[in-house]
Amino acid sequence: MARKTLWNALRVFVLASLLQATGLHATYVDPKVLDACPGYSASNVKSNGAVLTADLSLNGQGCNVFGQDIKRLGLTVTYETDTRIHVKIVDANATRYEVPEAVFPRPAANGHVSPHAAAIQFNYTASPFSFTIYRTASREVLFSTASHPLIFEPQYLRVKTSLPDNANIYGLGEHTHPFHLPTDNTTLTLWSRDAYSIPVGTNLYGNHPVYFEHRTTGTHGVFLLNSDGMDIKITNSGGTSLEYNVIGGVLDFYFLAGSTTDPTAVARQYAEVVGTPAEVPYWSFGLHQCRFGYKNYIDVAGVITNYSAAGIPLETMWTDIDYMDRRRIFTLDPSYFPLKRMREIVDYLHAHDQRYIVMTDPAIAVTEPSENYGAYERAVKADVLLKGPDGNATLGVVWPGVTVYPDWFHPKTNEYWNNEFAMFYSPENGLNIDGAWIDMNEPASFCNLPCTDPFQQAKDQGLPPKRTDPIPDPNAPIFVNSSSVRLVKRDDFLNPPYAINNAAGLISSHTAFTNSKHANGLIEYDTHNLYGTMMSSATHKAMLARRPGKRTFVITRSTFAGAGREVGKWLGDNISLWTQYRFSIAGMLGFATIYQIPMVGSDICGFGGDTTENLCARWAMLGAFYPFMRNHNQDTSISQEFYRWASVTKAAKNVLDIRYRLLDYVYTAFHQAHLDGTPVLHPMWFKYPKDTNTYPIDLQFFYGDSILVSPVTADDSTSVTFYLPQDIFYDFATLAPVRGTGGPVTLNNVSFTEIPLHIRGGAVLPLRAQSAMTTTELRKRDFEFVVAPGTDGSASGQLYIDDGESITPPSAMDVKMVFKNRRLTVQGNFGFQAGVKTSRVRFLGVAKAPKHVQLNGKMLAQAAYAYDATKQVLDVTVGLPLTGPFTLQYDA
Ligand SMILES: *[C@@H]1O[C@H](CO)[C@@H](O)[C@H](O)[C@H]1NC(C)=O
Ligand SMILES: *[C@@H]1O[C@H](CO)[C@@H](O)[C@H](O)[C@H]1NC(C)=O
Ligand SMILES: *[C@@H]1O[C@H](CO)[C@@H](O)[C@H](O)[C@H]1NC(C)=O
Ligand SMILES: *[C@@H]1O[C@H](CO)[C@@H](O)[C@H](O)[C@H]1NC(C)=O
Ligand SMILES: *[C@@H]1O[C@H](CO)[C@@H](O)[C@H](O)[C@H]1NC(C)=O
Ligand SMILES: *[C@@H]1O[C@H](CO)[C@@H](O)[C@H](O)[C@H]1NC(C)=O
Ligand SMILES: *[C@@H]1O[C@H](CO)[C@@H](O)[C@H](O)[C@H]1NC(C)=O
Ligand SMILES: CC(=O)N[C@H]1CO[C@H](CO)[C@@H](O)[C@@H]1O
Repeated sequence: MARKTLWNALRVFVLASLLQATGLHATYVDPKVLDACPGYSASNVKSNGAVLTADLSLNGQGCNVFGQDIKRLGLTVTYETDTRIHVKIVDANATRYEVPEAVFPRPAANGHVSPHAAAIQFNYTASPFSFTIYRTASREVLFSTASHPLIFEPQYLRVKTSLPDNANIYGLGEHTHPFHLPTDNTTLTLWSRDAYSIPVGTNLYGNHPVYFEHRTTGTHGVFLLNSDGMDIKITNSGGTSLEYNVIGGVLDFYFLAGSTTDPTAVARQYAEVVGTPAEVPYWSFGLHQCRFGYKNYIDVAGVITNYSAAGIPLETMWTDIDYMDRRRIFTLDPSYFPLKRMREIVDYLHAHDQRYIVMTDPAIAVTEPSENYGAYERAVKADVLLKGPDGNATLGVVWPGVTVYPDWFHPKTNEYWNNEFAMFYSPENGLNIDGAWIDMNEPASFCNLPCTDPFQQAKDQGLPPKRTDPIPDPNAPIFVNSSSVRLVKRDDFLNPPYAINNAAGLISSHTAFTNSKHANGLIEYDTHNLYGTMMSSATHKAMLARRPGKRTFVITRSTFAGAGREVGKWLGDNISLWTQYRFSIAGMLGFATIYQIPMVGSDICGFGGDTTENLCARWAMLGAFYPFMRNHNQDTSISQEFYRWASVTKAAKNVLDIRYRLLDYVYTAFHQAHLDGTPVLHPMWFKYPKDTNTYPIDLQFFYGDSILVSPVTADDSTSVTFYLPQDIFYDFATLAPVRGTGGPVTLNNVSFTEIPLHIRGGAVLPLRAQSAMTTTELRKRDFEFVVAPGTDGSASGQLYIDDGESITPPSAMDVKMVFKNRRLTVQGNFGFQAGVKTSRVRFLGVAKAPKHVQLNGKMLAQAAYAYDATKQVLDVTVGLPLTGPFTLQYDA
């Protein structure tokens, strides 16, 4: 039967061609139509301990919604660990695209799992085939496809699960929905897109097909390993459900049992699948300053000077594409950013323990041989470019005009990229960068479809733009007072029958053509969502080759599951708006707590549009609790360096003082994340999983395990109402106890230079006694411990220090702080010599003055401690080198 007739018969409304002109392109299918499909029947079921296999045969003629249903499928269910079940459904008769092992190495299976001992179980119904995943102990069903038949077609896969009413679902990014996903009619589209202004409800840069579902009875996770475009639909209509609509690949699910008590367990289990985050250099937690629109080298030097003059610690200066010659990667503009002067700036930064980073895009300008543009000539010669079906390089239009794209699957692309990095970023005679920033790697294109003449489009769009600013004096004093064209053939790789809800329209719109073919034969249609992660991987390797043995620092825009193993991420190009300031917390929580990419942050003070003094002050303070703290804005926006306004300067200084003193605390959390995937940030429900009030909260979060950040979030306001669970907290500024009642707390008169912070009872915090202007200087500061007992009177914490830069540090300090019965014990491995002291210990919530205090069993003189009855703080001077264990006890 002709497909078209069937479509009509099935009341499938393909709006694609109708709405294409308006940019809307999504396919709508009546759910009743899909639920009426006959599905498959399971037979030949074999179970061999940890592995179950079955054949799935199509019932009748199928329903052929977006193509012919595939007749025979193969099901494999593997109990990979006690907490993980892998369910894979493939075409029994043909090899289909799967995410390549080279991009996403499959997790190791344990091999000795007895299904009966596993925390979750797989069960199925033979016909129509459906399956459930349930908790072994409680029999609680976590995932069930019952009454939602499986659909498996060449370019359309559908799996749907029923969920509890208004289920608590988190993840499925990258998106700008609330962290707690609305369950009423929400579509999450995964298709990498250059999403300027990150509009709500659209597909953005990254693709993370994983969700955590939280219930009062536990938290579990579901990951679909598939890089094809997809719409994931969550609806309350006819009971809450979640439906995957995928346009290719195979069904490759990992079900994670999580835990019935500790939500962070599911994060660690997800890390077992995607890998744990890379360890980052110590310095990368310092303040970063960037903007698009620094006009020349004098501007760059001026910002460095002015930060220094304002006394605001600046760790890393960045430069956007402005530095490039005609916006071509791996070039410096000879007049505006001459190499000699740029090397002077980098040398100056390095001499002051500061760093430098610039942007690198993937797209390479297409040039004439006479222009001698080496990066393009070498790419063509090495033949490492992404190609169309006719074998010509795929063309796009990006900043430099007409461009080509590296094919990360080509066996020689890494070598090409390493070589370009080694030459252009050469410490000896190039730009000696300390980290890498990679952008436009969705990959982005400005070419409007059908893009038959990119050369004309580049011209029409004025690319590359001409520089109109006056050419700077090449000898200006700086730091004077301070330390191929082709027609597009329409085929199913360009315009598949099921159109995902891509906000850019057709799937090739504003990106590389999806019928492009990689060197290994894979089609961009399937691998598009991997492009940014593959560029990340190549850049990580190129940076590693420049400084072997040292951790790299690479910040990318586009990501796929697992990208965190090598790189960090910024949340892309939004606008200087209060809504965006608020949203950034949910965006960050997605990456830091679910997707295993904890080095994340949003452009502080906003990228597009003009910021305001109040917004920038508030954002500076919230941004101090982003793991990646960078101020960045657009070329057409007003300047927004923190020193531009007195209030913002003060806010930034206040909060950088706190961030830097807490740097080792968060560095320790990163080390733990690297070891086992424990999140660096926590939504409130991670810590209070039974408190249903916490489930929707995404304007507060824990920085590390124990610092509750509750920023003022209303526009231009000095008041904030936030939630404190029933627990004991301590005000970070005064250290006085604050009782949480499980209700709202309102603070009025919160000035534009303060941010409410609380320490959660039960923590021993390691803090540097003082902040510093650079992280190098900070590492020479003494430590102090703050003991904040929980309701049971005990507390604990951890401190990890190493050289801050080696992938395999020669030595490390890894100590535990335990407080119990009024006694603090600090012990562990003191292998790394930090060369600092423990200057003091402050005990919080001490109800009355102690009779005496003993250090390592010896009574301390009264002058060595002070008690503040109002704040209930006992402050003890210690002064011991931090080279071995000690105990500190006070008597009531
Ligand atoms: C298997 O594939 C071949 C070739 O694509 C096709 O002719 C045959 O009908 C298929 N068999 C089944 C059972 O799907
Ligand atoms: C597994 O599924 C079968 C068929 O639907 C059902 O009869 C059985 O009760 C299920 N077992 C469990 C433990 O849920
Ligand atoms: C669901 O959302 C889409 C997109 O916003 C909208 O077009 C549609 O009408 C909504 N459906 C319902 C039932 O609300
Ligand atoms: C640095 O500060 C000086 C003095 O306020 C000012 O004239 C100059 O424009 C500033 N430069 C930059 C790049 O911020
Ligand atoms: C350097 O110049 C800036 C801007 O003119 C000024 O604010 C600052 O005080 C000067 N610093 C020194 C050390 O002279
Ligand atoms: C594209 O390839 C065809 C042959 O396959 C060739 O004739 C044509 O010149 C190529 N176009 C460009 C712009 O390289
Ligand atoms: C607000 O705070 C300022 C400075 O902290 C203080 O002087 C003022 O009295 C406060 N106002 C109110 C109404 O609390
Ligand atoms: C989440 C959020 O605030 N997104 C905004 C980003 O900027 C665009 C353009 O101003 C807004 O439409 C979005 O609402």
